[in-house]
Amino acid sequence: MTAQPVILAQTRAGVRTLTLNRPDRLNAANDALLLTLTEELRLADADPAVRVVVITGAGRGFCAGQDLGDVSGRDMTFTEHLRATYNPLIRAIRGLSKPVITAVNGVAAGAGASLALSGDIRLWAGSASLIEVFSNIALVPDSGSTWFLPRLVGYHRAFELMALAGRVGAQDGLRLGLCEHVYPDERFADEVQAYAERLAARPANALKLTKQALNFALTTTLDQALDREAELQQLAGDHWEHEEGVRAFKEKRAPEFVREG
Ligand code: T3D
Repeated sequence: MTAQPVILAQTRAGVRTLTLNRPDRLNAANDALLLTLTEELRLADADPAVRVVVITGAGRGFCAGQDLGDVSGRDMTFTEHLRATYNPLIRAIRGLSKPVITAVNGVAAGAGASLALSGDIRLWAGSASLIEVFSNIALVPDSGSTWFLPRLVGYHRAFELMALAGRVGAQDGLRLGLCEHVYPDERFADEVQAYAERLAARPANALKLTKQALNFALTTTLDQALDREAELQQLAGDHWEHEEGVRAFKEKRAPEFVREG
């Protein structure tokens, strides 16, 4: 019998969808899944036909974090493992030159919660939930959760969610700012594709630079952010997209930001 691929990949209308595919384990991450996903992100970044990347899960889970069946007998320390697998993955998402949507179709737990939070846009199904489950197995949050969560909900809520490993359902996730939109389960895949196609029609160069500017500004002073904005604005202003946007405005038509080749 042939083994199922741990990541399914398909491109439609400029949207590359990468699906975590270990549904019987709620897409818990083994090394093959983590390394393949990171490599798929590198390929998507290099592919001019891809304008937006979606990461989602097969079956009823998004990602249940580290596969706990895959840990015993591992010949790496925790630190080595995180540096070799999860950290490059989260860096690949945040550093990708294209928008990444994490489409959270079900439970996101542990490093799966970090993955869910790492997207530029986070879309949740009605049955999605997020659990900072690490303390249940007496570990600390990793894969970026300690960076993402307090920035979204503040230190105290983040600490409580991490200490008690409470489950945040979709409506609370929306209220707390853990996602941008919640869609009913039965329409989720279609809504995600439609949203991604809207994003794919936006000016790719400007969005790439916007992502760079925001990620830079999150860890710097206002002075430094102002300087970086001025530099990046030059790159945006010199690009054909800007000329097209201004021309379309003057001609009272919609701008066309997708060009072949
Ligand atoms: O480098 C390092 O190793 C450190 C990195 C750590 C990163 C981390 O992510 S640590 C956190 C690891 N994850 C967990 O501790 C989560 C464990 N899972 C759960 O707590 C629950 O499964 C959920 C709350 C996520 C969902 O609960 P529920 O009731 O909806 O589903 P379930 O019945 O527990 O799970 C369904 C199946 O998936 C089940 O298998 P079975 O009994 O049907 O054969 C379950 O064992 C399996 N599964 C779920 N999570 C994992 C898993 N198998 C392996 N690893 C998992 N993480």
